[in-house]
Amino acid sequence: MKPNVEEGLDDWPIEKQEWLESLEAFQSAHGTVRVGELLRALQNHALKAGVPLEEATLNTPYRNTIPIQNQPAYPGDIELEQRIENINRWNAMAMVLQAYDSGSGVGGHIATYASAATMLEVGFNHFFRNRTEDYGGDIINTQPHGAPGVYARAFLEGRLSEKNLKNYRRELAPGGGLSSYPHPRRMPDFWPCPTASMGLSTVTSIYLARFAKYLESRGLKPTNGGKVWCFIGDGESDEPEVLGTINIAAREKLDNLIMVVNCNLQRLDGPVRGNSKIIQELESVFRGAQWNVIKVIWGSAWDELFARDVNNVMQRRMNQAVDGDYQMYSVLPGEEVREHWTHDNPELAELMKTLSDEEVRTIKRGGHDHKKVYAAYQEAVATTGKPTVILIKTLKGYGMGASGEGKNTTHQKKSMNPSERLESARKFKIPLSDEQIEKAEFYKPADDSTEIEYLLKKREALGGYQPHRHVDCPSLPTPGPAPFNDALQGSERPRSTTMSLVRMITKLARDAEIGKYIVPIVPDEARTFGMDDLFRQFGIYSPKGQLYQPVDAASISPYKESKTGQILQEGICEAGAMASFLAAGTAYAHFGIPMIPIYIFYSMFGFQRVGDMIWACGDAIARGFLVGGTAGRTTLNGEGLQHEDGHSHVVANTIPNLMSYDPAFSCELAVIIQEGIRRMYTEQEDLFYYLTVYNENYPQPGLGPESEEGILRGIYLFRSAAPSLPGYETPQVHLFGSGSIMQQVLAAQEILAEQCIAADVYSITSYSLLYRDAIECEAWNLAHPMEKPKTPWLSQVLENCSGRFVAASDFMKVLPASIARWVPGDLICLGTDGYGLSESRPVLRDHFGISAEHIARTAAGIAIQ
Ligand SMILES: Cc1ncc(C[n+]2csc(CCOP(=O)(O)OP(=O)(O)O)c2C)c(N)n1
Ligand SMILES: [Mg+2]
Repeated sequence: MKPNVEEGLDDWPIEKQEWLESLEAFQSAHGTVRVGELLRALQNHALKAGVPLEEATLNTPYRNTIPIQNQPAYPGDIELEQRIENINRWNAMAMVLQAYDSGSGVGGHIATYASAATMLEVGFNHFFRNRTEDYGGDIINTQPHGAPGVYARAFLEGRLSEKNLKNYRRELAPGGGLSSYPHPRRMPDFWPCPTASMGLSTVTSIYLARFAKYLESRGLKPTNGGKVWCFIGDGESDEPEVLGTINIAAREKLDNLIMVVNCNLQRLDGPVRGNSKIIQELESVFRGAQWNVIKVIWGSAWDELFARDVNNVMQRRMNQAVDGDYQMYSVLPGEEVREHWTHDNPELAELMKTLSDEEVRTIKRGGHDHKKVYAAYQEAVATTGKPTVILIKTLKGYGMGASGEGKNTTHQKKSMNPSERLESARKFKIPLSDEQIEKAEFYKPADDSTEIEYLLKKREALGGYQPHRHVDCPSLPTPGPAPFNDALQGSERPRSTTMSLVRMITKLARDAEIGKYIVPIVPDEARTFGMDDLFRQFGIYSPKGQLYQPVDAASISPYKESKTGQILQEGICEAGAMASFLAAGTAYAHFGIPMIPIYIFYSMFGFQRVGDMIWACGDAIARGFLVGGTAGRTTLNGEGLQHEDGHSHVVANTIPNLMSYDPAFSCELAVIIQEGIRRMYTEQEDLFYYLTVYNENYPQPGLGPESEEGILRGIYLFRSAAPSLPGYETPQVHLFGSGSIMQQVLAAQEILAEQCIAADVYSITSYSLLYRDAIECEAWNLAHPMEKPKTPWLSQVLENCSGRFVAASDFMKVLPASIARWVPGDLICLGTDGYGLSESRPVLRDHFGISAEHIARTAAGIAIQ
């Protein structure tokens, strides 16, 4: 047998023994801390001598991290908890089976919860605490496909009705249904965060934990604890967002974060790591990232075997077997497992002799053992100075019997035949008749049963039900005009909308009433947007403060880090920055604090790069402002194909409660931001905003009379045709402009005037809002044929117009084209379809056909037709 790196030296037992004994003697004489120092010194010495040690230092043997002697006494009634868990297992299964039997085709999953039930139940009975007077409250994010089990528990608790369970995955059914997975948008009192897009719950949880520390550091939240628990699958850990964001958790010492990886060794198609061991792989990665790693591998029945395994024969075999083997053992009869396990190893065969074949087959993995899970959680909640990850070994489909346990197909198993149903229900001791079991009926013990009383008492002691999302947040006053005055007044001096935005953020962050709630977020781009002066004024949040003198300390805007810093500087991590936006944007729900995130980023690296996180923000009912800077495929000149964004507004349009705007002028931006704060923070409306800002400088007009409503609803008349032109009162040509391209449209208006063509110019601040409004009016009118029809805002504004229309945008043509049906005449759309390229602004605008000359030519052409 190959010597393994984790135990090692088995061919030199005497020398190994001597070293171990002297280490023990040193430990009794000097204590564990000094042993650590000694080992570190030894390691450094060995490394200096050219000995490679990486594997040995990052992995521990394939056994439980917490030795039996450190295992705390279990504070509950395990037998009773097991009974409750079995009922949940049955009801979770029944929910999916009923959905299947109904023929509705809505599906569901059984195997995930089957493997996760114990780890969730131990948490529900002993750990997951709610927000109370003196405790910040835990946030529980569970695996999406285990949702039926979480619903099953809520059913026993009386939070959900039998009708709800029957309507699992039937959200439109009368009486209300349950969403497939955790979706706060669909069940806002229940699920805290969306988790169904795998990988995102990890980054969400990490940044939520970090944001809780930020709030405490800034004195906005009392330092009264609260953990974020994040449960994910082992297959899920392959998502780059998972391992890609764990560094920050250790760097910022997030001891308020506990990740639990359900290592059932399988994903959807088959083994996660057939040829190696996922638990060992994750252990080394998390330990390398400085996390506290706790492995829960074996159940209590193994303890006695380990105690007798003085020569490490069993441990060596365990270290050597790969996950593919372990998965196979879960489906083989006991005698075959024994044969394979002890093959050619008489010492191991001897050790295992105390177990019958049936015991060999059914001996538990740690994740199905309450005591082992409890010990791990207990250590995790007590750990300070680091985040903890608990790697728990389980069996996928545990309790589903031969048809499901450990099978590669188990993830997708949605139905069970009558005998499989009976087998499971009888194993779970569900007191229903055969007929009821075949129909997969739900089972709930009476309200005064020991099970229900026990579970309610436990939850009461922990502060209420979990998972839980509870909104209790004060409203903020809408700021007056002061922060917006500069922009509202306009300026002759050329200025970009980005510059104006930065001024507004600065003033808003200084506002006496709402200033402290503003959270500027940047992913290493503050200088790009001219925001570097904010560093000095508001500081960059760092839990360590600033341990060094910045290189630019003597300059007028030095790089300033501070424990109370307001800015979140995320470095080059758009996923992390979005997770911070989500954390800040949902702080009203998780912490009862109305934080106002303003996340400014390269617009190309927003929707396209982290679009799924933005979708998750919609699901999480986040509030705040996303700002796509350096917007526009031709306005951001020179940067080329992977920088020039001409489509983020098209994607933004797909997010139903996102208010997206492409303002041409600073005054429009000011009106939109002020209204955004009013709607999201004064009225607490369920919205968030996407604004694009540009880096082109031009004179900024002041706010025109009666233009606010149009700015907010998407269109207003910005400049009429000159009265000196023939037909100026009813021009036959109408130009639409937005963003930076409005400058080209205004210039085109003048070119046309030189040709005696009267054209008026409309500023379109939001195609997507115009489109949505028109669609909504149309749907309402169809549904209410007898009532006075509603008229879309676009039709109202263009009521007296006729002739032809030309829209020019720095975004794709499809954006203006979306409103064509409600424009009272032909609409020609000019835009930036295709890839961007590196060129100067005028050449780019010529190339895409959105220059003033091109717009004028197009308009003149159609004017003559
Ligand atoms: C981003 C994303 N990709 C794919 C899926 C589809 N999917 C759902 S569950 C699953 C397998 C999950 O395996 P694992 O994480 O190991 O969880 P288990 O069910 O084994 O506990 C897959 C591929 C998804 N929900 N999200
Ligand atoms: Mg898995």
